Amino acid sequence: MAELVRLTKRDDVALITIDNPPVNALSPGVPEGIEAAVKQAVADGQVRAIVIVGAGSTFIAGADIREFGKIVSGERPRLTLLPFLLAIEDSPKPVVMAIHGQAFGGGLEVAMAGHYRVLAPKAQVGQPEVKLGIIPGAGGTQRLPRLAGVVKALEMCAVGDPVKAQDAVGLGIADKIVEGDFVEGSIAFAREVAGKPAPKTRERNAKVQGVLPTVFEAARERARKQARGLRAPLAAIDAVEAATKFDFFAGCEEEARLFNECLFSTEAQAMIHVFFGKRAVAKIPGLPKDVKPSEIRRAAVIGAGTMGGGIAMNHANAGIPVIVKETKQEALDRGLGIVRGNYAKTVAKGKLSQEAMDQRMALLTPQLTYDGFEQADIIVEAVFENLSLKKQIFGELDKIARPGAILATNTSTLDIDEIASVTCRPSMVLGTHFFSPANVMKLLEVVRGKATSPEAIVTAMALGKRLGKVAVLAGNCHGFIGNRMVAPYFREAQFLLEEGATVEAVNQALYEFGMAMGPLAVEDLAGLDIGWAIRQERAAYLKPRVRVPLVADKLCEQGRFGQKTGRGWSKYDENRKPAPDPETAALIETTARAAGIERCEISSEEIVERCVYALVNEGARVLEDGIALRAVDIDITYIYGYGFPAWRGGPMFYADTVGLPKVLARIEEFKKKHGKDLWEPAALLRQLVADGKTFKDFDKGKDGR
Ligand code: 3H9
Repeated sequence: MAELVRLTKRDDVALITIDNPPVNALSPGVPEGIEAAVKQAVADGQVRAIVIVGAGSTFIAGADIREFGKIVSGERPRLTLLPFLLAIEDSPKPVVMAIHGQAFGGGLEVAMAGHYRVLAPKAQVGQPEVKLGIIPGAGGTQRLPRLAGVVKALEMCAVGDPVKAQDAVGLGIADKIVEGDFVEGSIAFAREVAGKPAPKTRERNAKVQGVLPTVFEAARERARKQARGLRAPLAAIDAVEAATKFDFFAGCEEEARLFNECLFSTEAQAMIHVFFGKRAVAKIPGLPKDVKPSEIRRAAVIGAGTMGGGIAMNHANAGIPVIVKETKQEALDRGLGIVRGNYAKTVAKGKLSQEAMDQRMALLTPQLTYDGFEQADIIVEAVFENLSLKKQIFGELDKIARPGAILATNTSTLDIDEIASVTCRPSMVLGTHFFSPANVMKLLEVVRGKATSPEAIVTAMALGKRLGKVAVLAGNCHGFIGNRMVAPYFREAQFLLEEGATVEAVNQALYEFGMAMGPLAVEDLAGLDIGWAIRQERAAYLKPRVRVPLVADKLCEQGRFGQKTGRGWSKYDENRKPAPDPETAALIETTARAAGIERCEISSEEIVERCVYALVNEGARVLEDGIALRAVDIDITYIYGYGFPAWRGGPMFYADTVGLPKVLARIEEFKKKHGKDLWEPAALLRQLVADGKTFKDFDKGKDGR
């Protein structure tokens, strides 16, 4: 028997322990080990019942996701776990699955093949496969409806969210919660059921009979709305429906067919890339191995505006006391009022208790002075985007912050080194670029200046995780990773308008591509005045005779700043619902004609290519310049900060799936038509194409610690 699985005996109970760190995934050797151990326990005359438990922090987190790539590339045969699960289910002695931590995916499928399931109080069970672009592939869609009923099984398989222990018992997925010593309690339960008939999940047919077709139609409608563009949730629904149409074995065959269809899809490859990418960005290559994050016990935030308030909430949510400083009492009151209102909305939705809200509010100390700043382990400056103001504040902070405290700026574009230069401790200065609204958005760009120390970097990255963010490390340049790349994306969206596309066509094409919103809708939401202010500040950096978008400034001159003024690229009613604005359309047309821009019909395919390849080309430059460490850091930035569809894997992964030679060829065509200043292909892109490589290849060997 493989070492991955151990069999020990407690008198009349066999205890099978799965020990495949870190999460007891069903890697090669684990299913075989479990099956052999069950066989051995069945053959042992002294054994009356069998308990299967996971070593470490969890039961089984599912199939080994790393194996999927090998299966798709043909390196390994397809996974067939069904015979192994039937061997467990057919054991004549009762098998009790003792679940602590998580039984996810294949883990829950193993658990459901047992005759009984007991749970630790904090255990969770779930079929999260759809979040990887696949569906359960080891009978989950057939056994789960037999235990939990079709409606709940549809939700669990098509949405993928976990169920807590108490609910799992209520739903019939598990039999009991074991308090106290978990292994001992599970063994005691096994003794209670020893000798009794062992119920097989696959034979419990009552809950899969007589289900109305409308149940599946409703589930499909929900999936189409909530998981726009995704195939896996619909496949999961088809598979659960099969449980109501066929016997167990035919249902499993249908599930296997759908599982394989999903596994070999680009959607699954993209979502698996995102699963590992989200974890990879936390590991930074090149840092000394022994550097450890310092503890953040207290924080301070300067500015109680939209960003400052949201950042303060993030800290309070993580239990970190935080001072919020403003210069004027009205601004402080307004800011804290918005924070309170945000919490109250969450309480009203039932997602937070009043008590928890009160505790969080009590962690916030609003004030007009720097009192107490000397005790903060991190100070985040979140005032408006003005370099001289930020420098002035950092000069003040340098005098009062304790040595070793991190001084962070929430700038979205400005030069971190310039800000650090006014302090005597540039090694402790970095950027923490939160995204708006900061209490909601997942991304945190941690920006390192040329002097930022490894300690400061790992501390900020660890703090990001503690705040529930996905933290990505970026280098220092105008706009860092995200905003540097978004500039050409927005530029192309506006050029397309001047060349003849409508506002609605541009928004719709990118929305249908999968973006959370079209680019012009994003600009209207963020406020056109923001870009206007940046353009004015950076006018001196513009290259002469290079085309720039012409209309946005004109809209701003007319006070059309987007949603907040009711007019921007679109017009908005009092509920902020957009409608086409004929005046904007006329302004675009007259401006373009006056500038001699040729107008024509533009296909949605060209709209997508122009905008997305602009992102990709700039992304390649971001890599060349070392601003992003790896292509995956860009992908994660765009998925968690800019609404790029996860099922396309992020802009760089997407380019790989299109094929870099094809992407380069289109960029060359755009260069011919629109000029080299706008469309010179990045040297890295050319190089990768010449070498027959991908952005994924570029990342190889760049794993961090
Ligand atoms: C499936 O089961 C299909 C079936 O239907 C069968 C088909 C035939 N495999 O998340 P963490 C790694 S599909 C391989 O940081 P946490 C992870 O990459 C699967 N590796 O820990 C990380 O590695 P590293 C369905 C895995 O405590 C390390 O373990 N199951 C797997 O924050 C620690 O992970 C899922 O989708 C895996 N299955 O969270 C569950 N899982 O240290 C996926 C994790 O090198 N997993 N790793 O970066 C999770 O949701 C979380 O890992 C879990 C623990 C909640 C379990």
